[in-house]
Amino acid sequence: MTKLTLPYDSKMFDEDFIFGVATSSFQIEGARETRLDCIWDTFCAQENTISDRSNGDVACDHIAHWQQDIQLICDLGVDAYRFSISWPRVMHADGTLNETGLAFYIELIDALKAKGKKIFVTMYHWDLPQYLEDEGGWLNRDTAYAFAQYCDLVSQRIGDKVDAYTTLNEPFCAGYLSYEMGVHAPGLTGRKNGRQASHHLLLAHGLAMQVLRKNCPSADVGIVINVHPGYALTDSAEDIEATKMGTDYLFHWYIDPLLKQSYPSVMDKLSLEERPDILEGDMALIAQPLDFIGMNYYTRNVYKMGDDGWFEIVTPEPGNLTEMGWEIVPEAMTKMLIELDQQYDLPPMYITENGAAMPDVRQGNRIADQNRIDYFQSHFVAVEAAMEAGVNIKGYFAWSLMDNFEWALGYSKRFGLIYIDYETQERVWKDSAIAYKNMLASRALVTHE
Ligand code: IFM
Repeated sequence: MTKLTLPYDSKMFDEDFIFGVATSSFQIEGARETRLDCIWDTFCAQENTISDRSNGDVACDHIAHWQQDIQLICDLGVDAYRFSISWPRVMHADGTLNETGLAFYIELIDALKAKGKKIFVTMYHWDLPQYLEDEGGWLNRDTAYAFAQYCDLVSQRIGDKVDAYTTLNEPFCAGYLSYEMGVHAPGLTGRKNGRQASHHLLLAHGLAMQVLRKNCPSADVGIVINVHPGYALTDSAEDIEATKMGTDYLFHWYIDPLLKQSYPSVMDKLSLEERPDILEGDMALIAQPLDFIGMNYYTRNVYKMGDDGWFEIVTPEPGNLTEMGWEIVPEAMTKMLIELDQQYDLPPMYITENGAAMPDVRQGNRIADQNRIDYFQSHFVAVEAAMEAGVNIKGYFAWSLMDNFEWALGYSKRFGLIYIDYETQERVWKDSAIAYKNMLASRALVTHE
């Protein structure tokens, strides 16, 4: 097994650079009977939505195994744990707190704190309560206010126990994949739906930022977005134009409102009916000052111009791909981080997700996932290169602590450092987990001047 290594003078070994692991509520928790339904429960129950016809009813049964899972986090030696709170677990449909649900997170947070871990809490990782979807979900502006109310009640209780709050995880997925492409819950389609849902998500972010700042003055507050660097298939003017359109529509649509108070110019290519309804003052509300921005990077997008004058994403050739069919391109990560740093007045950044689904095979108690170790290694080099170029990156979170429910692909794709046997709920260390642990332990040999 090759190691995960960083040179001793690596900026990622700076004293204040943090390493962590990440998960999300619906993907790991299970115990569906102890919370309200969310849009993913409904979506999973529909035909042809989840490739293995599974659901989140049990998942990694984290609600029952959380103490064991915290021990894994401690044994890995990471500095921080990033997880999400399940809105339908902590709120009743009448807008009051579900004390039992909240008690779970308070216990989890207190236990992590007692072990000296930093806590990164995501308030929305896609599990919208179904009762809100029944009223229109993210197409309904009121959902943004309901989100702020939920954040208010929860943060009044967990407050500064948390080191960093992120309002939303990947509004691109929660807006575009869910309300425009129909491949994520609630499975709606159409440009207007996608643009409107995305706008309301961003509005929800802005409203929640104000609430979280008020309730948690010592915590850092920010948002997590997907980074999708765009590359043109050919040098043709059409493909270059398609790349700009695609990158604007899928990526800048989510970062420009946060940092520039506006949507990108691809808006002009939409008909009036397709554009989102934006009320006066919305853009200023969305563009709240951020303590940090989290970037989730997995791969790049290659674009070509479609026959209809709209961009198309090109499916990568077989070869250098993860199990998701995603091309492994660490250098695109470096390039993108440096470009973003030049284009925007960025707050400090975290890499809040990076990792790979691989075709893991369990042989006894060993999962020899050298391919995942190689993925991490090449992306460490990419992060380091961006930092060397002056980009302010404060931490790196591996996705994911453990295998889990990979949304429309169910349990067929494994992203974990820790292998989950879904029959027995046994947790087994993969080679990549051992390599991550050893790399983290090697920090003890680094001397800081
Ligand atoms: O599993 C997801 C996660 O929920 C959000 N970011 C991407 C991961 C891999 O697809």
